[in-house]
Amino acid sequence: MPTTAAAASGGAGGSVDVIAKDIEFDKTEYSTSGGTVEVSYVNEGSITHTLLIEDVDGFKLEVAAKGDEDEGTVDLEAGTYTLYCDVPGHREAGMEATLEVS
Ligand SMILES: [Cu+2]
Repeated sequence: MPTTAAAASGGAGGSVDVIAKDIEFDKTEYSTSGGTVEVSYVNEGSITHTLLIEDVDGFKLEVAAKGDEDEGTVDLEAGTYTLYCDVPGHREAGMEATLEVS
């Protein structure tokens, strides 16, 4: 496939749905297509969880209680990213996952 300029925002881009549980994400690996990515985050646990992407500044979702939902968009180029929850102790306990952007 020839290399072309990345699509302007508003163009290509996928979506990813992440579910938080106590204390893990619903999957260890997520995938989507690059561009402007819509991320939704639902809390099926009972305590506060957050969702950040390592090395991607300015993106953070937070769901405080069971049933809460947050969503946002983030511009991502193709690559492998790490998702994590930054509530103290959660990442260490397993709230970490891979996001493959193609
Ligand atoms: Cu958490």
